[in-house]
Formats: sequence, structure tokens, C-alpha cells
Amino acid sequence: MRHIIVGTAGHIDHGKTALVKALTGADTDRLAEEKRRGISIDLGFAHLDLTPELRLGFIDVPGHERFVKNMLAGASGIDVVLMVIAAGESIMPQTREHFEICRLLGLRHGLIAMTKSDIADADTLELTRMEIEEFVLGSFLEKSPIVAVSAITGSGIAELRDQLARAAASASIKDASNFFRLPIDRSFSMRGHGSVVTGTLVSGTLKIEDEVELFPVRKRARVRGLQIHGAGANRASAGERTAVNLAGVDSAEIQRGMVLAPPGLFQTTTCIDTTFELLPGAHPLKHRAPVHFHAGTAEVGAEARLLASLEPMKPGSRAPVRFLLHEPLLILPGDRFIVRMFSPVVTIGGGVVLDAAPPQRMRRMLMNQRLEQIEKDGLAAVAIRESPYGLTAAELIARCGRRFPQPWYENSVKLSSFKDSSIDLLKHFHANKPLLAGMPKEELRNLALPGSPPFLLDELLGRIPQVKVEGDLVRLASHRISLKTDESEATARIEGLFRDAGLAVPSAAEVLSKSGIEPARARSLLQILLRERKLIKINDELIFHGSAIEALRGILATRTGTRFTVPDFKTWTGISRKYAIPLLEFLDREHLTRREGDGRIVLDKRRT
Ligand SMILES: Nc1nc2c(ncn2[C@@H]2O[C@H](COP(=O)(O)OP(=O)(O)OP(=O)(O)O)[C@@H](O)[C@H]2O)c(=O)[nH]1
Ligand SMILES: [Mg+2]
Repeated sequence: MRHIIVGTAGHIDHGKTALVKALTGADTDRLAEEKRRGISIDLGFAHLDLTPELRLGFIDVPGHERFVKNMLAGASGIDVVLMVIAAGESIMPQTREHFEICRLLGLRHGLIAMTKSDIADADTLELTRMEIEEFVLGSFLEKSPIVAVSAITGSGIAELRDQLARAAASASIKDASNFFRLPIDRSFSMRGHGSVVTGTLVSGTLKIEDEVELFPVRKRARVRGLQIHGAGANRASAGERTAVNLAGVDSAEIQRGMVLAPPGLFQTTTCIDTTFELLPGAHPLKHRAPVHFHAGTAEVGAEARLLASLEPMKPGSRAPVRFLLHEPLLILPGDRFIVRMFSPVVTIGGGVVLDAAPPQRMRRMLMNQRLEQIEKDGLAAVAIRESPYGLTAAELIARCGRRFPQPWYENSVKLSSFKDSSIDLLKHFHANKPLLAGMPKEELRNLALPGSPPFLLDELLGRIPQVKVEGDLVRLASHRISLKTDESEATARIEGLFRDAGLAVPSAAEVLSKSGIEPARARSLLQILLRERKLIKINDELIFHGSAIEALRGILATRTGTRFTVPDFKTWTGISRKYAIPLLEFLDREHLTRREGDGRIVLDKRRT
């Protein structure tokens, strides 16, 4: 079923509530004060199944100028506006204000009901119609139908329904595939159930048992129950009027203006960069002017910081403006907002959030240019360009409020020099340390990509054919260890000393001291012999020549399955306990022998 939210709009007493009742049968003026005064004060809710496939949710708003703030809380969720203009009274101040609000909120669809047609004569109806046509000229309502209706006689109501069905069919539906957001317009507690909040689900879906986060207080709660237009449901989708029974949060902590969203994805903000439109009828907007800021169902005090020029902004113009919010909000790029003046409290403009987490310290000129870039390339592209290497999907989601399929988005400009710089670094390294096989990867990461996530280095090195990664070392593929004459001689000497010793090897220090070259170089040569497996290190102290270990394997090969003790092993090999124990531990590790009880057993080496 298609869910479309229809919101009323229009001047006080023009017949919005009566019209919603004529359409749906529901009287949305529920408050005693509303009954007594005969006006709407807060939002009213009703719904109508126009066809089996189309459900209209109605949000009836108050027309009184004192309650525009309530109107704003309802207007943020609507898809189709039903402008209500009484025949004879025609365009009045809140007709204009509500209309501007709808336009600034980016509404694209609507229709106009010319109400109280029963008490207007044909000339009045014709005159009002002409005034309405002129009023909407050039706006999103220009081509919208104007239907003369009477809530008293019911005339025109059938046609209005048809036109509503048409408008609902062409309205774009809210995005159910994005993360869910539910700006809260009511909160109360229900006996035996606890906290209940209601709102229009502006995106995503919500299911029973889902975990949610309440913004801006950042409390986690669980969805215990759901209702859509008053009927129990297991899940709610974008566009539906939703009531959520929450477990884990007290209703006293919740109020209109808060938002439910998925847990752990988003941050609140007190500083947003926007593109702002100042209404033609407003006073010029001064830098640092205090304003009322409305977004979703929330209202907070804010200060406007002009970014393009410190000269007051001209009415009817559009410019980048930063708003410093007095209280934190969950607000995301692309969100619309409305700004009202402090005194008199009138709507002066509205706009679109470009960045809800902009850099704080930046020259005004640069901020300005940055916002132009965001409008041109999108926030994600700019945020990636501003990051040292790139951003993870989680970082981009928090920043942009939508899904990002890849795990990582690299800053290809910043990383374009990595290939050349890493090749240079490795060339240098090999020149300074020719006897080393390569540079430790961590060292390269600290030099070439300080502070980068570890996976990035591997990813980038994998793209450079001139570079080879071997374990924890990186080298140029062309790097060969080339020994000088004295080094070759020393290498042969070191190897020879170990080979000649058989299993009764001398200490490494002793061998190095006999190598004939200085200790640092000699140690590098020893490392090379170890890497080439000519020498084998079995623990921190003992190094054997490969041929000695081979001989040992030979001794064991003839004794497969034999149980033996340390003294047996000493007899077979002719070595002392000092070598026997570490060698046996080495053989255990190599699965050539295995401890069993007090002794060991020689394993079948074909099985290992
Ligand atoms: N004759 C006539 N009276 C109407 C019609 N529609 C509404 N009224 C009357 O106009 C008065 C105001 O109607 P409401 O529906 O409360 O007006 P509203 O636009 O909801 O007013 P607010 O919510 O306070 O802005 C009531 O006395 C209605 O009975 C109509 O079509 N014909
Ligand atoms: Mg009303």
C-alpha cells in the first residue's frame, strides 16, 4: 500500500479542520481549549484509505500565527500540501507564511481547496480563484488544481478526493531503503506500556525489537510495539504515521523535537553550514542575528553567521550561512529547515543543510568556496578530499547520513604520490642498508602514510609491481643483497665455523668475533645465512648449520617409532645435555619427535 502524508496549510478559520473532517470523518481538534476557542492549537492526525492501494495520512495544522511553530513540526513530514483558502477571505498572512514554509521545505506537490463555497456567490468564487492563481504563479503549486468545496454541504468533496488521489500518485514516496529516522511530534506514557512516541517515519523502516537511539540525548531503547495509524503492526515503513512503544527510556525524558534513529551511526551537531534563502518580505539578515531554527519537529535558538559577506543579507537572495545552534540536534546533510525571526516572530527563510559537521576553524572565504564545492561535487567527495587518506563507510555514513556500499573510499589525490615516494624511500633504505633484505612495513607506514589504517599500506603496495612484500618486510623487487669481497669471505668463515662444529656449536657471539669484520656487518651476514636457511636458529642462543640438522634427521629416520629418553638421545648423537635438551624441544616443534610420558617417541617423518 502506498502511504502519502497530506498536510493542511492556510490561514486561521479558513476551514482546514472542517475539511479534514469532511474527508475522513475524524475531528482532529481534540483539546478542550481547541473546542472552547474554536481554533486548532496543536497538530491533528487522521487518515483515509482512498483506495485499497492508497492510504492518506492527514496532518491538520493550526492557522493561528501564534502556533506556526506547531505547524512547522507537522509540515516537515508531509508529501502533499492541501492549501486551504476560504472563498471571500482569499490570501491572508498565514496563507502566505504557510505557503512559503512549504516551498522552503522543498515540497513539490499539492492542491488548493477553496473552502466555504456554500456562503460565497459566483463572483466571489471567481475573484478568489483569480487571486489564488496569481498567488501561486511561478511556484510549485502553479499547475495544481483549485477545487471549490464546502465542508457543510459536502459539495466538491468528491472532486477533491479525486484530485488528492492524483497528487498522491505523482508525489515521490519517502525512501524506505535508507536509515530510518522518526522525528517525534508527540510523546506520552500509556498505562502498562510505558513510553510511546509518534511521528512520521521520514525514511527507512522500523521493526519490533529493533534497537534505536534517541537524539539528541543519545539514549538507547528497544521497540516494544508499533502502531501505524492506530493499528498494531510488526514493522513501519517510510511515509507511515507511526507510534512506537519504547522500552528502556522514560517518557519524561522524551519530547517533541527529538529523533529516533539507528543506534551508533550518527552524531549530534551544534554547527551546520547551509545554503539559505531569505524571503523577499523579510528584513535584511544581519551577521550574528539571533533566530529560531526549525528542522524536523525540533525548534532551537540559533545564531546566523553570514559566510559570503558580512554585509546584511538582501531579502529575496540566497547565500551560504552557518548556523550555530544553542542546543545539539541530529540533523543531516540534505535536511531542510525553516528560520524565524525573534521579534516579531515571523518566518524569514529556510534552506538546506550542506554539512552538519563542518571544519570549525577556517577562513570565511575558504568556508564559502568549500560550500560551493559541496554543492557541485557532493559532501562525500569533499569529505574524502579533506581526509588524510580516505574515509571508511562508517565515517561517511555519520557524515552524509546515507548508505555507502564499499568499506573504504580512498583519497586518490593524496595517495597519488605514494607510489613514487615509497619507491624513493625503499631506494634510500637499500642504499643505506644493502645487507638487509628489506624495510620493515611499519617503518614504511610511519614514513609514507603516518596515522593511516594498517590495511591501506598493503592495499597500496599491492598495486606497485616494482615493490615486493615478504612477511613483515618490503623491498624493491630489483633489490639483491650484494656482498663486498671482505663480506663474502666473512660469510664463508661464519658458515664454515658452524658447519665444522656439527651439533656441538659455538655461541653466535664467538663466531661473529672470528668473522674478521666489524660486529654490525657480521650480524647482517649472519641474518642473511639464516634467511637462506644455511643456518638454523633453534632458540635465542643456539644456531646450527643446516647440514648438522640434516644429519640429525638421518639419525632419527632409522629409528621411527622408537621410544627413547634424553640419555638415549645423547648416546645416538654424542652430544652433551646442554645441546640435547634444546635440540629435542626443536625436534618436538618440528614434529619429528613427540613427548610421551617420561620419554619421547620418534615420529614417522613421512606423516609430517
Ligand atoms: N459555511 C461554511 N463554514 C465552514 C466551512 N468550513 C469551515 N467552516 C466554519 O469555519 C470555522 C472554522 O473552521 P475550522 O475548520 O475550525 O478552521 P481551521 O482552518 O481549522 O482553523 P484553525 O485550525 O484555527 O486555523 C468553523 O466555524 C467552521 O464551521 C464551510 O465549508 N462552509
Ligand atoms: Mg483547525
